[in-house]
Amino acid sequence: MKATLAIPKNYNNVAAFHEKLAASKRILAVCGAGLSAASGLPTFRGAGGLWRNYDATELATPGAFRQDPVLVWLFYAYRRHMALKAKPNAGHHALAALAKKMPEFLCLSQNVDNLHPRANHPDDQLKLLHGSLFDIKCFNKSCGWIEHHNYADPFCPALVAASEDVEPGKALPLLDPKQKLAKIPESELPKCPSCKTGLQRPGVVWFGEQLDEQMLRDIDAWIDRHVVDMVLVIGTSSVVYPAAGYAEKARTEGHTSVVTVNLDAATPENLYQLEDEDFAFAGDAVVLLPQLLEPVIGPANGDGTYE
Ligand code: BV8
Ligand code: ZN
Repeated sequence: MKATLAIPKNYNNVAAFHEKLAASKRILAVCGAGLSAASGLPTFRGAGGLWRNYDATELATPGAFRQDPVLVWLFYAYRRHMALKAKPNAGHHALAALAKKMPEFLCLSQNVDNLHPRANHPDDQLKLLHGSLFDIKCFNKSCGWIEHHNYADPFCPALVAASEDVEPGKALPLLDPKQKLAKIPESELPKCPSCKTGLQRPGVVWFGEQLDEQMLRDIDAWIDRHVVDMVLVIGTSSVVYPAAGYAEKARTEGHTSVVTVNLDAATPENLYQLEDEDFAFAGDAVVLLPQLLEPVIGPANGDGTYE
């Protein structure tokens, strides 16, 4: 029965959440950019979702790459550089610790920043729905060449502008839309070593592109295998599909608790969505996750990691 706009009983109710956690054997998590915010990485909707006045979701399309591969590569080379400089935070470490304590915990992440693997999150309990900035593929659909774990920074000499560091408080010229981009010939972008014709492209899933089908089947099989007791929805605006559909897909009416951990979890529209079994915690994931998961993972070490 949908709650009226009174403050739901499970809003910011850590004690009730710990009771449900103690009774939970199977937990699914769906993570978004908000989880990596505390690691210094901008969210998609943060800063208006703009990169040099370009809508980030527009740059994340095959069409944009076909039209201007240099611009799209500068966008991704910059995000690779920032993600390499970033470190997993206490939120990533808490989820990795939960995976080690709870075999029936599966973490789905929309983040391509490689911070979950760097927090030693067990591979078999982590699904990177949208790929990784550090995988490289061939733009030729029929080619299929892929290189994993490419951490070159700059990715190639032509993209060095995206790997510059500036003193704190100074803006990177690349990010200033008023500053004209240096002309970089497309010929200076690396080609695929296999088919020799396709351009190398970031190994992420762009809008309009299908997610890895075997991964989608594995996730559905995990969800259908047995009732899911809890779904942690962490730092995501839940607008991009199929990621945004998993919380309801995993829900067993009257049993599964969907738990929203988000800076803006207390907005009326979010609170209104809550079912009786659900929870909402408004705040920073880096602070909330260690607190919420402590009964299972124990207290964090000083550096946010776990035993
Ligand atoms: C596909 C990789 C088959 C690249 C990304 C059904 C309905 C409507 C549309 C569709 C549909 N099915 C398919 C579509 C189309 C489309 C889609 O969903 N469009 C949306 C925009 C409506 N989906 C696709 O195209 C998918 N492919 O469906 O293929 C197909 C193909 C063709 C046609 C039909 C079907 C592919 C989608 C994947 C795209 N790639 N990333 C890259 O990163 O560059 S998506 C990218 O954007 C991210 O990965 C992420 O998924 C999304 C950003 O969302 P969030 O991570 O949630 O970040 P956001 O900034 O939005 O929100 C941050 C949240 O955190 C906020 O709520 C904020 O309050 C909170 N927060 C901030 N700080 C903190 C915090 N919370 C806690 N603590 C903090 N400190
Ligand atoms: Zn190729």
